[in-house]
Amino acid sequence: MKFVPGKLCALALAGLFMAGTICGCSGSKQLQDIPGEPAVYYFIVGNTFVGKYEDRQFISYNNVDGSTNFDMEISDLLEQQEFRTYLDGGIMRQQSVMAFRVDDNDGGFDQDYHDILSKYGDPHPQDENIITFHLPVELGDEVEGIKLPATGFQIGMPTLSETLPFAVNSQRDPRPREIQQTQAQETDTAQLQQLVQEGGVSNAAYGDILCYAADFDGDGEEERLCVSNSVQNHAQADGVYALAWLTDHNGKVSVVYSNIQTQPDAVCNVSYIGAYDMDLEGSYELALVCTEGQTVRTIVQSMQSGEYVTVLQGLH
Ligand SMILES: [Ca+2]
Ligand SMILES: [Ca+2]
Repeated sequence: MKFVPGKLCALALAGLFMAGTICGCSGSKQLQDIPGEPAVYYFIVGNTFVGKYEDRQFISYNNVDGSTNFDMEISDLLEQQEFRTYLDGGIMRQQSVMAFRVDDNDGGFDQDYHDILSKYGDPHPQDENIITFHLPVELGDEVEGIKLPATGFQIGMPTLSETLPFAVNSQRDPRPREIQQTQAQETDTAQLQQLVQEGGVSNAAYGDILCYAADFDGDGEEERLCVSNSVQNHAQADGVYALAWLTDHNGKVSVVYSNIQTQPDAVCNVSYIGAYDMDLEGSYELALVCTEGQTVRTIVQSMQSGEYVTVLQGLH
């Protein structure tokens, strides 16, 4: 078993955790008014650490302008009591095992740290390059200054699966009150075609539209989130697209993510991971995985002043 960072890797979480219960979100805007709640929230999507929420601000692990900001220390995560992991926006699991890959390919830990970190964890039974830790880990001074790797770590014991979990070190439930996958409507198809044509592609090979219905912004009315990617390498196409957009109950469209390329062989894709109220202010941030040429990123989009902006991002 190997981690496959840098690709749409499969992860999952077998064993060593307990099934949790589903609890309601209080809707409070105060993050620290539950005893035992952490002052800083850390977010992990798949095996990507995307960042934290501290002093009411999202802080991205990889800066949103594309430059890297690998300035977090491994102790920030290993000293946490536990993470709660949400799969497909549904099941919640409490996780107290964190695994790190220590070979230095594809952004994992430098081998130099292997001996130090091995003192605090156990080797993975099937791969000596993976160290597993049982949270919280009491770390010595020698660990100080060891930065998190770009990729190559995850919550839970790594096994292969198609599921990408979302994890946070909080007891609060960040899920929408209700979210349902739903059929695309004719209006969704028309909106997609309009957005693609406005992007300069007149003859796209339109792929399926996946739609999700929920009250994403917490105003009591239902919105629809739609996600669609063009069929790649289609002979007649004059471009490709990857789009995610939200339509409110009045038909108003807000683009969540858009990548429209006028070269038919360009590579772009977007997939939806889940919607979570990560800052607990009532509206839902949207976690996406985006392929842009050779780069695959996990991003979190948040509605701010009526527009979706990237608030967190990490290499996937
Ligand atoms: Ca709403
Ligand atoms: Ca929110």
